Amino acid sequence: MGLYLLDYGAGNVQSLANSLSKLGHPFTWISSPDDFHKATSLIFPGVGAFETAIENLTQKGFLEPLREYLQSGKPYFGICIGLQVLFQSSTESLNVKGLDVIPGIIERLDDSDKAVPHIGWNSADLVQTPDVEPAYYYFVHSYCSKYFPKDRPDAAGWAYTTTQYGGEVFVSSVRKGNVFATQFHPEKSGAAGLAVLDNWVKTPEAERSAGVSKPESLYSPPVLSLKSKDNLTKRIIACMDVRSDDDGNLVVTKGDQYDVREKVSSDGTSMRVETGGAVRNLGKPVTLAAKYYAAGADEICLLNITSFRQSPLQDQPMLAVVRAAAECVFVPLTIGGGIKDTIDPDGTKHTALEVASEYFRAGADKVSIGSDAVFAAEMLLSSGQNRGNGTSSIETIAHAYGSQAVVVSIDPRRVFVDAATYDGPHKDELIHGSADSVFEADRGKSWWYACTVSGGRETRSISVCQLARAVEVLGTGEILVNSIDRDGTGLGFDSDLLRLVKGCVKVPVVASSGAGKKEHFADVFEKTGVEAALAAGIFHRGEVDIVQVKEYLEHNAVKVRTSVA
Ligand code: 1PR
Repeated sequence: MGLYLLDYGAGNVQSLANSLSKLGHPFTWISSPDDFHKATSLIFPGVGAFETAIENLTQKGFLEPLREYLQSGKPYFGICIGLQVLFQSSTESLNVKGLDVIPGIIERLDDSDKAVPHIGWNSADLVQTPDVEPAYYYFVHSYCSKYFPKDRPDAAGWAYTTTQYGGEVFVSSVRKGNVFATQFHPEKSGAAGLAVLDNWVKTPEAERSAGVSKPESLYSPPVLSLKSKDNLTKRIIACMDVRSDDDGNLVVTKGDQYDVREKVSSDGTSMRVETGGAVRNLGKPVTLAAKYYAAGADEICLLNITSFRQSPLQDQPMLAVVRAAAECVFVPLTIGGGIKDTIDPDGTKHTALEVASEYFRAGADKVSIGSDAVFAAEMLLSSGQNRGNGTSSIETIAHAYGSQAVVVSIDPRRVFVDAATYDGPHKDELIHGSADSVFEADRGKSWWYACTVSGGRETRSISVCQLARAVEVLGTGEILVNSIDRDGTGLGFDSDLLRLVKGCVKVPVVASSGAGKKEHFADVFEKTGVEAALAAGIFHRGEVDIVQVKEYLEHNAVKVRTSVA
């Protein structure tokens, strides 16, 4: 079979390639307009902006051959942008025309009642089988085809599944003749997503063309109703802080308040002198990533925590780790550390976009930006403007790969002040420690949260709220909120901090630092409304596993993805 993949030049297509390889389906990349004639099956994956996708297809001379391919009746599978380009146009860029295979307009999700982008695992409802447990798939998008069956009776002819997010129902997959396309990412949706891909590739081409349906497969004819309900689940993310140990091996380590070295006593007494210990080694990054994927982690995060010392492009072992992890992890993979403009020792310059692109090519789905996001936010604030100048790492990467591919990771630290006399710039953000604070040192105190850079080594004067608002303006798709005060303490997430950030932005917020028991996860979702919770130490040390966390959450009426098989 001539299975071809269309890479329009942005977006992480490596994930799809890895998924097809895992399933044992050989494929060829479309590399010239002629390849469209050779293809007998075509998959078009993609993330990013509608305009960028159409522009890139045009520049590569692919747009017309793609149109002809679609008209030829040969089977087509579009993913995310590969679905959206099938429509007439998108409100994302009204002057850009889509392929017009499907009538209708792609529109932005309404953010008045929910975080946008819609990121996470949600159900795609094949409503003709209402008694069947819905399967969960990974979505990451801000635009969609909204589903209004009364206004659009023709939608029954092509809308195949619907999904509800907040108060809105949108079309999460379409099927029209030879065309099948999903708004979700099957290549990032674990076993359920791999099954969708596998079914499609294995179904004989004649059946996938011309709309012949196979009732027991994913291609059953749609019977739509508005029985959808918002099934977006809270995500549980396993995070690995990666660095070289003293012998130069890359290991997963874990700090206490960002100190990753074992504490040693200088004289063998109980006095702890916090120097000289070895880097804590909690395992191998790829082995742990595979283990967490199998246990049902909704996402995996790898942070290169000493990348500020070296250009990531020269850090071949880390790139090799990302490549190997991407081959065995079929949920989203975020890579952080050193995403910034860099200069190699020989003077070669690399932009942050080049660094990120290298990680995307290695198989990352998102990059996480720490220190550089702080500098970009500071520049935006000092410019007095309410939009960036397009040059920051956040903007350049979001422009090329879409904002959903950019996570800003904040490393805040508490700065204590005397509330009675404090008249500084952050007085509206002061938190007053309650008498029963889990941190004894906080009780009766007041503080604001300062951002830090270089893994907490330098504290800046910009506050966590200033940063969160600025990076949202610059185009981040998500904000990961660590806490230096809580990291590795096991005392629970910092709800004050998370509520503060959640109240500042519309993009999804990920809670991090401090998880010590399964109850902490239920607590953070209930108290702060964050979309996801990340933990490291308890998973690495095997104190609680992901299955137990999810069972506990489900028991406490928090929606989670439990079926991973
Ligand atoms: O600044 O863009 O190069 O990114 C550096 C990245 O590395 C940042 O995301 C920063 O948070 C991270 N980082 C730097 N130094 C450390 C360190 O620990 N010495 N790790 C570090 C940050 C925080 C989380 C941790 C959670 C959960 N670690 O990654 O996984 O706190 O831990 P827990 O569940 O055990 O409490 P740049």
